[in-house]
Amino acid sequence: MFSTQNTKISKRISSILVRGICALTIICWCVSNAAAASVPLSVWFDQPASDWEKEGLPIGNGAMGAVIAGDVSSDLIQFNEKTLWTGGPGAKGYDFGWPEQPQTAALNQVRKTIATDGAITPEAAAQLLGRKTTAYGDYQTFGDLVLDFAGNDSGVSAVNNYRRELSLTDAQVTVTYTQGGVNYTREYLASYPAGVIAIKLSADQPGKISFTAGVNTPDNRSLASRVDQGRITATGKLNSNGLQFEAQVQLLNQGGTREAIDNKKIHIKNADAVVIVLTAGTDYQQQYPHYRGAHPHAQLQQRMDAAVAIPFTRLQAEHRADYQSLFNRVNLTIGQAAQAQPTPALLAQYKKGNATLDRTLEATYFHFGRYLLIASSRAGSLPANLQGVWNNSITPPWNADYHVNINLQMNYWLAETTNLPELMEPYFDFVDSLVEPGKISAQKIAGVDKGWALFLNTNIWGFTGVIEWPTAFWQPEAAAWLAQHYYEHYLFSGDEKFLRERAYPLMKSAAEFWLEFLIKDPRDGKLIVSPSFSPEQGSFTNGAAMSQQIVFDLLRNTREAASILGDKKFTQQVAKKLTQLDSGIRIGSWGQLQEWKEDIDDPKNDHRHISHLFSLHPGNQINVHKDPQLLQAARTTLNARGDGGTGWSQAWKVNMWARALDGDRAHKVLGEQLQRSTLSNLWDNHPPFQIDGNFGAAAGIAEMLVQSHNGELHLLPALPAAWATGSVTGLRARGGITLDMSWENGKLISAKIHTTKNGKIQLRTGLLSEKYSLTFAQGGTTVALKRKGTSGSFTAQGGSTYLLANSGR
Ligand code: FUC
Repeated sequence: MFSTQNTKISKRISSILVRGICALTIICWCVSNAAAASVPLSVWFDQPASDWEKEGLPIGNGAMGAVIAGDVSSDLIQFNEKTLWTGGPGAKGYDFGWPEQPQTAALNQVRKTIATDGAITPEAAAQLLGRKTTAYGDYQTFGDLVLDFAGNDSGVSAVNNYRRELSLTDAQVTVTYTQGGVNYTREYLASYPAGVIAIKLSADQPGKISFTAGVNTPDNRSLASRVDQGRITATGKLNSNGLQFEAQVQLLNQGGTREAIDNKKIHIKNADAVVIVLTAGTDYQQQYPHYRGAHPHAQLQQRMDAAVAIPFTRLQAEHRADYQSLFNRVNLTIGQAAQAQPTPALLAQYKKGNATLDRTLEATYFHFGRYLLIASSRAGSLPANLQGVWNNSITPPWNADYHVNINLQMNYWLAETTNLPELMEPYFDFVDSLVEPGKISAQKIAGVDKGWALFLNTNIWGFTGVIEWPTAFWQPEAAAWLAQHYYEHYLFSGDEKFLRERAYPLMKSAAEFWLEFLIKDPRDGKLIVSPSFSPEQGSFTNGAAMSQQIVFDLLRNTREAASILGDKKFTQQVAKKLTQLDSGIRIGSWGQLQEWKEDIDDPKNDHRHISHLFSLHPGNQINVHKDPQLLQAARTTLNARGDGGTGWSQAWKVNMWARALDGDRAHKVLGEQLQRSTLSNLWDNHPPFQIDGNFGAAAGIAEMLVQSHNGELHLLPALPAAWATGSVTGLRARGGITLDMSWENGKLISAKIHTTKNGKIQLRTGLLSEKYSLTFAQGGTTVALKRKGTSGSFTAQGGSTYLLANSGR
C-alpha cells in the first residue's frame, strides 16, 4: 500500500517536516510489551495414537513428513516425501487435462446457450467442456518405518507415566514412559538443515533397548532392500508411472549389538541408546514436460553420510535453531497458560467456562498453524498440499493434490502476516512451473493464445486442464487468484527486485489471458467472464461475482505493478480494461452481496463457499471504512451463510468477520471451528483431515489483530472481548512493516512499528477508530508508540526522523 506512493511520499516528506504538526510529541520511555512471558506450547496425549488421522503427531521438514504414533511395543512411523506421486507423464494416457484440439466450438456453444437462456447447467457445460482425467495421480504414503519391540525384555511389563508430546517450541515429538522400572525416552524430529528425520531412543538404565527396525511399503510398487553397516537402503519404482524412489534408514547403536536380518531389517539388542536417521527421495524434477531428473540415490547417500557423521545432539540443536529462527518471530499472549491436560481434554472442555483453558487452546491453535507451515513448506520442495506433507494412503481424499479454487491459496494466507515469508518459496516455484503447461491450457481450453490458465485443481505433473466433475471443473480464474500472492509478497516486503523479476512477469502473463478472454455483456456493455461459475454451486452464467472480483484483483494489481515498474503501455492497456470491467459487486433485494449478476440468491443457502465475498477477503475491493453499505451487505451475506461449514469454510469466515471488523463474531466462528471441525491432534477436519483450515484460522487470528489492505495500518481491527488484554510480537503488515503491540481492556496501549520503507503510514487503532499518521523520513527504523495513561493519545519515540500526527476519530 505504501510502495506505490513511496516516491511521491519521499518528495512530500520534507515539506511536511518543515511545516510540522503540533501533535508531535517526543518523550523518552521504554516499550515493555515485547517480552511477554511465553508459555511452552505443545500438543500432547497420554496415550499412543490408535488413529493416524485423529491422534498422530506430525513432524516435517518441508520435503519429508512423518506422523508419530508412539506405540510402546510396535512404533509405526508413517512417513512421506512430497514428490512421491502416481500418475503424470510416466503413466499411460496422461495428457495434462487437454483436449486434442482447441475446443473453441464447445466454448462458443456454452456461451451461446448462456446468452440465449441466461444459464446452462453444470452437467451440460461439463458435457461440452469437461474432460475425463487419465493418470492424474495421487500423492502417496512412502511407507512405515516399523520399530518392533516385541523382543524387548521388558515387553511384557506394564507401561506407566506415558506421555507423547509435540513441542511447538522445539519442533520435536517426545515420548516418555516407564516400563519394568526403566524410564524410556523417544525423541523424533525432522530437520530441514540436515534433510532427514532423526529419532533417538534412550533409557535411564544401560542395555535396555532391543528392537527390530524395517521399512514397509504399499504393494503398488516394486521394492528391493539391502542392509550394509547398519543402513537399510530400500529402492523401487511405482508400478503406475515408473517413478524411482529410495529410502535409507541408518541405525546407530550405543552399546549392545546390531545385526542385519535377511538384508531387509536390523535387529538391535541390549543397547543403551539408539539413533535412527531416515531420509527419502524420488527422481521427480519440477520441470515440464517430463518431470524426471536423476535417481535420488547419490543425493540421499550424501545427505545421510553427513547426517550420521554428527552427534544427535548437534543435529537436534541445528534443527531447533533453524526452526526457532522462523517460529520465534511471533509471540502471542492472550491469557493462556501451560497446557496441564492432554490436548483432547482441552478440546473437550472448550467453551465450558474456563477462560484460561480456552485461551490456551486458541493460542496453541494459532501457533500450531505456523508450526505446520514451517513443517510442510520449505524452500527446495513442493508447497503444502491438501494435507500439508502428511498422508498415510495411496488413494488419499481429493488425491491430496493442489485445489486452486480456495485451498492452496488458503494454505498460504498466514505466511506473510505471521512472519514466515520465506515459506512462500515452494509456492512460487510451483506456480512458476505451471505457467508453461498453463499456456497450452489457455490455448486448448479457452482458445486464448496469450497468457496462462488453469482450472480447479493441479498436481505435481503440470496438470492445468479440466476435469469432468460438473460441480467444480470450471474455474479459469485460478491463475489470477494464485498470482495475488506474488503481489502480496511484494506489498509486505517492499522487495522491488522480486516484483520486477518474479511477480510481474507471472502476473502480466495471467493478465494477458484475461485481456483476451473477457467478453462484452450485451446487456450492459461491461466486460465479463463467460462462462462463469461460482464455486461449487448454481448454474453456469455470465459474470458471477467471484469471477469478476478475482479478475478485478489481478488487473488492478497488475496495473499497479506495471506502473511501479514503468511498463507504461501495459499500465494503460490494463487501466482501460479495468474501467470496462464489471466489478462483480452488487447489493441485492434482501440486502445481500449478490453471488451472481442476476439477483437470484437464496437467503437459505448455506453453501460452504462464500465466493462472492472474495472482495472482502482475500481481496480488498470492499473498503468497509469508506463504504458502510457494502459492509452491511457483506454482513447480511455472512449471516445468511451461517457460522457452520467445513473446517476451511469456517476458517475463511474467521477472516471475513475480521475484515468486517467484528472481532466477537470472528472469535465465535473460530470457536465453532475448534469445537466442530478440529481433530484431537488439532488437525483441521473437513472432514476428513484437510490442512487448509489450520492455516486459514491462524491467518484469521492475525487478521483480527492487524490489517493493512486498505492503505492503512489498522491495529486491533477486530479484537474480541475474550482477548481484552494481551500482546503480540512480530506480526507483519504491508509496506515492509513488522510490529509488536500490547493492549489492555480492548485498547491499544503500546506499539513498536518497524518499517523498511520511508513514507507515511496512516494508522488506525481499534474499533474507536482513532487515527494517526506516522511519517518515516527513512526506512529501516523503528518507532515506539505509547498511550498516555489508559485513554490518552499516543506519544512516539525512537527511530530516526518521524512525525506522529493525531488525525482524530
Ligand atoms: C474444494 C472444496 C471442497 C474440498 C476440496 C478439496 O473443492 O469445495 O470442500 O475442500 O476443495
